[in-house]
This record gives sequence, structure tokens and C-alpha cells, in this order.
Amino acid sequence: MVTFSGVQPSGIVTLGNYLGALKHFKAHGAKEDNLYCIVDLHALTSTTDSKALKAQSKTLAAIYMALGIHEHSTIFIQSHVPMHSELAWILQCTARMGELERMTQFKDKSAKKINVNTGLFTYPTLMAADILLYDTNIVPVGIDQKQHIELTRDLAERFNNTYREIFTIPEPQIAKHGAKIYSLTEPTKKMSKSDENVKSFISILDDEATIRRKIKSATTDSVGEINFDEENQPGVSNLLTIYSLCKEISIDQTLEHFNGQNYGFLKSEVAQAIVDELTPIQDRYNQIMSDKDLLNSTLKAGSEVAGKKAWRKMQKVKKAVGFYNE
Ligand code: AQP
Repeated sequence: MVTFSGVQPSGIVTLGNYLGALKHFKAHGAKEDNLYCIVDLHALTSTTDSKALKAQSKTLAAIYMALGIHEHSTIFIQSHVPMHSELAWILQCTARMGELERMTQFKDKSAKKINVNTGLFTYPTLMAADILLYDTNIVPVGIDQKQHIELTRDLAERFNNTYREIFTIPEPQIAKHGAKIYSLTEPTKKMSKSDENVKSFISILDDEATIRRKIKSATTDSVGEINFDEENQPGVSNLLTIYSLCKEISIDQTLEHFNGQNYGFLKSEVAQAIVDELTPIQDRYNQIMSDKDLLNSTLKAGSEVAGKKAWRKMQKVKKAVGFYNE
């Protein structure tokens, strides 16, 4: 069983990234078969700030390590394994324009930009390459990535039918509950790390006072009753989801806890639950950031493992498409 997933170093990891994806970056067997990547090539679709990209890549690697992911899995930086870009090109030649035009993430992100780079458009083919290079079976992701995984499956099947059986068809692994954490300020919108309004998200590295302040100012409603009703009370429901995931209890147990209480109590309890969840991660993060050698050697070892696998796969792909190499 092979597992692959990644996060873009396009900002500081949010509570949404953590609860929707990173918390599910588990091992399903040998360390070499669980690959968790810092997808810096993807981040180029949204930034030209080289200093920030470099710093955020290091930060994200340290966050993976603070979560202990390197202990059971291989962690590496995408640009350290050039075969990702190589396979992405081949998959761009497999994908259809219409398929990529239908991707909702492209539509949403391009609508917000004046200059849309072609990387943003072809992003799903790079993501497909990330996954297919490793014969991945399981891809733990948030619900927003479901469409990209479906495209990955279609591209793999098309390639296999056109040439020969080269790629494994992956399955998304999406949490039944909490696969989408919403913005604190606009609770019908996804919480995103690149949101310009810093009050809309909790960063995994926010300090206690910031967490309390952001939760205190989170949008609720005028109903005045604590119900889990995503349609009519999205802000309150989002806070209940966050609480239940941090406490690892069900929504019913969460509702029982808040029975008869007011929004002030809800917010202070949610803030405390987040602080309790993030403080130990932040402590480990600070230790790792002060041990540059450990961080760099872990990433180097990870890219060696991933690089060997990716190289072997690319030999098969190149042969299948007919690249001459006698
Ligand atoms: N709000 C969210 N709730 C649950 N899961 C989420 N994910 C992202 N936001 C939420 C999941 O986090 C993983 C990594 O995401 P990504 O870095 O590849 O890019 P993204 O999905 O575009 O996430 P962001 O935070 O919104 O980044 P930006 O702002 O740069 O676009 C994925 O598994 C994703 O599903």
C-alpha cells in the first residue's frame, strides 16, 4: 500500500490544512511507501516571492517533522526530485483542455487574479504526476482536492489504455467529517493559507493570544442558539467542527457539551481546544527549527528515497511513450 500527499508552501499552514489533511498523514506500512511532500513547484503558481517560498518550504518541512511524520514516512521537497516536472509534461500531453478548464479550483483561483499564469491552469497535471510517480494507492486530502484526484485517475487510465499498464489508479482518502474547514470571517468560504485577511484563518503557528483573538472575532449569526446547521448557521457549525476535531469527539458529543450555552462560551472553549492541540506541535516545531542539520539531513534522505522510486518509474514511462534511448 503506497500513500502520497502534499501541501504547498504558499503560506503558513492553516488549521484547515492541518485538520483536513496533515492530521491524516499516517503510515500504512514501510517508511518508503508513505510519501509526504512539500510541493514547492505548485506554490510557484501563486508566488514570485523567492525569499518567502524558501522560508515557507523550510517552515513546512519543520511542521511535518513537528507532527512526527518523518518518523513513519518519507518526507521530501518536490523540486528535489526533477521527475515530477518531467512526468507532468507527459501528462499535460495526455490531458484535454476541456478537462482542465472544468477544474473548479482553477476557476476560483483564476477569477481572483489579474495575471493568470499557465502553471495555475496545468497544476492538476503536476499533481497527477506527483501521485502517479509512486504507484500511489491512497491520497489523503481535503474535499477541495477530490476533483483533482478524479482527473488523476482519468489521466492514468487514459495513459494505460493508450500505451500500456504503467500507472496504478489511486483512491482519495477524504475524512467523513471536517474535510473542509471554513473561513472564520466568511464561513461559507474555505479557510485558505493565502487568504489576504489574516483574521480568516488560524495558522498552525499562531500564538495563544492570536488564536483567542481570531476565534473571538469569528463570524457567527443572530440565532443565538448553538446548533449544528451548516446551511443556516455556518459560522457556529464551523466552530463546532473545529472543536470536535481538536477534541477527537463526535458532533453529537460536542453538541451535548455546549447544550444551553451561549456563543461567548462556545468561542472560549473552541479557542482553548485549539491552543491545547497546537501548543505541543509548536514546541516541537521550535526545537526542530533550531536543529538545521536534522531538518536538512531528513529532507536529503527523503529525496533520495523518492528520487530512486521516481527514476525507476520514469524509465518505464519513457519506454512506453517511445523515447529513443538505445
Ligand atoms: N480549509 C480546508 N479544510 C480542509 N482541508 C483543507 N485543505 C486545504 N484547505 C483546507 C487541504 O490541505 C491540503 C494541502 O492544501 P494545498 O496546500 O495543496 O492547497 P490548497 O488546497 O489550495 O490549500 P490552501 O490552504 O487553500 O492553499 P492556497 O491558499 O495556497 O490555495 C490539501 O489536501 C487540501 O485539500
